[in-house]
Amino acid sequence: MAALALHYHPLSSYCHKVLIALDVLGIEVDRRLLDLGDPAERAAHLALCPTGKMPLLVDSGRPVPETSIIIEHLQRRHAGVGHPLIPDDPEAALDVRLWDRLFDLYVMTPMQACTADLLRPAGDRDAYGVNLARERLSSAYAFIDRHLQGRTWVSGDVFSMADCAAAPALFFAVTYVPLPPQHVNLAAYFERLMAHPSVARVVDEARPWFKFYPGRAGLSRRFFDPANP
Ligand SMILES: N[C@@H](CCC(=O)N[C@@H](CS)C(=O)NCC(=O)O)C(=O)O
Repeated sequence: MAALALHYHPLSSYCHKVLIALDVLGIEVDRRLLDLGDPAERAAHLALCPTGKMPLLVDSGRPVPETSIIIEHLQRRHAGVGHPLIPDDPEAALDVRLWDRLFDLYVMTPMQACTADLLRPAGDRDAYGVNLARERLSSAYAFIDRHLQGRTWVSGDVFSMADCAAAPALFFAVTYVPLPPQHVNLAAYFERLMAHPSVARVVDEARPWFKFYPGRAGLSRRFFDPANP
């Protein structure tokens, strides 16, 4: 059994969060593509991970769920050649964890609600829920834009776990609610994220799968085909 295995799907935003972290930390894992649409794979996954969510890290047979925990676990136990994603200083670490939570809860969650709605049968669509999710994304964009004034990365001076959460959350969220032009700090941050080598690598790897993304109508052409944006 490989020491470190990541059960993942190349189109999953939370999997991107961990893939970016692995790249920054310089840690190799054995990647196991997970198809939760397959009943047998779903049942096997549920046996390992009671929430049924992905990604799941398996470390020498021990399942480690939840992206923020996975990233902390990787940094503590397997620190590679890369730079740390959670600082040693307790106050600075708390701020990274705060912004990691804010992106997961206030950007990823409403973004996922928009995707989930697109996967429903036409008669079961929830226009009220989708409008609410869009409003939540707009509110989140506003507070993140204010916070980013004068900053390069979202917490502290270096790329952290919070930026790992931010990159896929914003990447997919903007396909449902584009960044409003007045949020110049957020727009510049988005470009910095997309240009970060670890983020760019994960987006490159996911490119062949974008044609299956339910929100692909809102995905900028430059991500489908960077040579012909
Ligand atoms: N809080 C979890 C969220 C993970 C999550 O929502 N994963 C999605 C994929 S992006 C998933 O597993 N969806 C499949 C499902 O809900 O059946 C984490 O941080 O790991």
